[in-house]
Amino acid sequence: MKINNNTMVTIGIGIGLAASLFACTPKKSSNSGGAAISKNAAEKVYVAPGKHDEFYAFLSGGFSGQLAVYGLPSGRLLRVIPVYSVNPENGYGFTEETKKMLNTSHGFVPWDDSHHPQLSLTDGKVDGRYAYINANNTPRIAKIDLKTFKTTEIIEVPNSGGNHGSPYLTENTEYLIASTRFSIPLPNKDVALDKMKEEVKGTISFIKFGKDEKMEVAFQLLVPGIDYDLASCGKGMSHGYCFLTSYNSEKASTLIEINASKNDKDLLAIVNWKKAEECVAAGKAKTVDGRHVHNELNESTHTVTSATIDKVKMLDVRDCEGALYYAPVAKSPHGADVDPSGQYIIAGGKLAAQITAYDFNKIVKAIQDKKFTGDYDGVKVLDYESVLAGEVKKPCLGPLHTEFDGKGNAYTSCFVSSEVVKWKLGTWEVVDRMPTYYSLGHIMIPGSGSKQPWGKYLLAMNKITKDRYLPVGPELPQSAQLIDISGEKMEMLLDFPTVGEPHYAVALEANLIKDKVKKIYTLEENKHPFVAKSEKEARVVREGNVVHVYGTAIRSHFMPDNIEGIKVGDTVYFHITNLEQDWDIAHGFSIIGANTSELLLMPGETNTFKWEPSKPGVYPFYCTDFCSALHQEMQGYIRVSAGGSSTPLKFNQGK
Ligand code: K7E
Ligand code: CUA
Repeated sequence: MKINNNTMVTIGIGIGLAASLFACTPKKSSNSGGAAISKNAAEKVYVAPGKHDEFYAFLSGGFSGQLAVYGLPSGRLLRVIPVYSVNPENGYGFTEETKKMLNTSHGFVPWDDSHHPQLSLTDGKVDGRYAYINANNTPRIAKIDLKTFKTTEIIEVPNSGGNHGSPYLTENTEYLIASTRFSIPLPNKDVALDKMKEEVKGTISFIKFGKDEKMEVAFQLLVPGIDYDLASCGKGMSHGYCFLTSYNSEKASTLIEINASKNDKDLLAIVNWKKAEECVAAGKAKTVDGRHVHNELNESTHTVTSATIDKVKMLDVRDCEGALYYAPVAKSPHGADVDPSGQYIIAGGKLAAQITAYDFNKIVKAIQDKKFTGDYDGVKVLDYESVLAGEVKKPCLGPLHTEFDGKGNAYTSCFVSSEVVKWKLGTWEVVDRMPTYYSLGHIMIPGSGSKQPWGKYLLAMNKITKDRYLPVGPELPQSAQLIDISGEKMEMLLDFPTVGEPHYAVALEANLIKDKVKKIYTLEENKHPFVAKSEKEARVVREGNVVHVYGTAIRSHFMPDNIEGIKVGDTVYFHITNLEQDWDIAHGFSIIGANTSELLLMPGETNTFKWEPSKPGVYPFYCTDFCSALHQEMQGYIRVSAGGSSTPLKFNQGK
C-alpha cells in the first residue's frame, strides 16, 4: 500500500482533533513525535540489561517473506525466522536439508510475501504451541514451532489465485481457513480477460490441523468469484462460523481501483463451516484436481521431505444449503474481526469512513426468519438492517483493521487519517484517538484474536516513516509504534523500525513459551542419514563422482580438517554435525567458492553443504560463527586434484 504524500494527514496535537482530521489538511510533518507521548514512556518501555521482555511479538515481514520476533515493550529484535524466503544467515532454503521447504507445484520458489501471522488456539485461548503465516503470492500456509522458532511445515493451497485472506484459525485450531484474493477461472485455463467475468470462481480452503498436528487440505468451498479478503472465525457463541470481507462484487478485471468501487456496498461472507463439514461428510463434495505440495521438517533427521498431492475435495456452496450467506458491508472493506465474546463481527469500509458491527445473534435470527434481500450468484444476501448491531459513524478516514482489549473496547486502524481510534462495543461511540506516523496499516493487541486478549499494549504498524528516523537513502524502514492502552486514554510509548513491511503481528505473554524453548538437539536422537556422532565416526566416503564428508564440529576444530583425493568433476557433500550439547554453542561452515550459502549448525544438528570444485588447488574452509577463543583457528583444507588424477582419498581423524 502506498499513498501520495498529499493525502497524508499529520496530527501533532493530541486530543480533540476530529475537526482537523476531516479537513484532511496536509501539514508538514514534525519530528517532535506528537504531543501524545506518555510522560513516563521511557520507564514503561525500559527493560533493564539482562531482564526479559513481557511479550513475544511476531511481526510479518511482508515483502521479505519472513517472520520477525520482537520483545515488547522494549521493541528489541530477537530473531528473524525464515519462512518463505531463502536466508543466507543460516542456510535456510540453501542447505540440502531445508531446500525442499520452498518446493511448490510451480517448482522451487525462493521468495514470497508473508502477511498474517496467527497463533494456535485451544478453547479460544492462545496456547503457545505454533505460529502460522500465509504466503500471499504463491498460496501457502506455514507452521512455525514455538519450541524451536523454526518453520516446520508448509502446505500449498491449491485452486487459489492468491492467498491474502489467510490463515485464520477456528477456536480449537480445528481448521485454518484461506480464501482466494484474486478470483480466477477454476480449473485455471486460457480465457480472454474481457470474458473472465463469467468464468471466475473463488475458493475458501479449510486446512485441517489433524491429531498428529499436521496440516492437510480437508476441503475447499467453491464460492462466487469475488475478491476475498481478511477473515476471522467465530468463538464462543459464534464457534462454527467464519466471516470474511470481500471486494470487487463488480468482478472487474481492469482498473480495479475504480471499477471495483462502483457498488455502494460490498459483501461480507458468512461461512457456516460445521454445515459445510456435514455436507462433505454426506458426500456432496467432488474430488477435483488440486495439485499441491506439502513440505515437512523431520526433527530427528533434521531434514525436510516434500510430497505432492493431486486431488482435493471441493464443495460447491450451492450444493450445501446454509453453508454460505452474504451480508452487505460498507464499501471496500479490508477484513472482518470477531470480538472476544464472539458476538460482534466488525468490518471497516475503507472508502465509506464507517465501521460496521454485525451481531451474531441477529445473523442467526435473520437466517432463521429468511430475511434475504436477494442473492448474489446463487448465494442468499441477508438484509443489512436485520443483522446490524451498530455503526461507528465517521470514526476516521480509511478504517482498516480492528483489535480488542477484552475490556469492551475496540481499536481500529485508519490508514488515510493515520491514527488509531478507540471505540466502545455496544455503544459504538469513539472515545479516544491517537495519531500514528504515518499511514497506519494493521494494529495488534496481544491475544486480540482469542477469547482472552492481554489488553495492555497496542502495536501500530505504519507503512511510511518519512522523517521519523535518520535517513538511509531512498528506501526508509517501515515502523512500529507501541501504545499503552491500559488506561482510559491511549499513550504513545515507543517507535521502532521493523524488518520488511509488517502487515500484521501477533503476540503472547512470554511466560507461555519461554521455559519450553528447545535448547539443543540431543545427539543420541539425531537420525540424520549422514550424521557423525563422534570424531571417531568422522570419515569421507567416495561413491563414484560423489563424495560424502561425514564431518564434525566442536570447539575449536573440524574433523576431518584435512581431506585429499577430491577431483575436479566431483560433487562433494559436507554433512557437518555440531557435536556440542550446550545451549547457544553454534558452529558455522563455509568453503571458498561456495555458491550456495554458509551452514549454521545448532548443538546436535547435522546440516549439509554441496560443493563442486572447478579447478585443482588447495581450498580452505572455516567456521563462520564466533564460537570460542580459538574460533579463528577453526579451519581446514581440501586438496583438489585434476579430474582423472590418481590422488588417493585421504583424511585425518585428529592425529
Ligand atoms: Cu497489509 Cu492484512 Cu495484507 Cu491490511 S493487509 S494493512
Ligand atoms: Cu566454531 Cu567458530
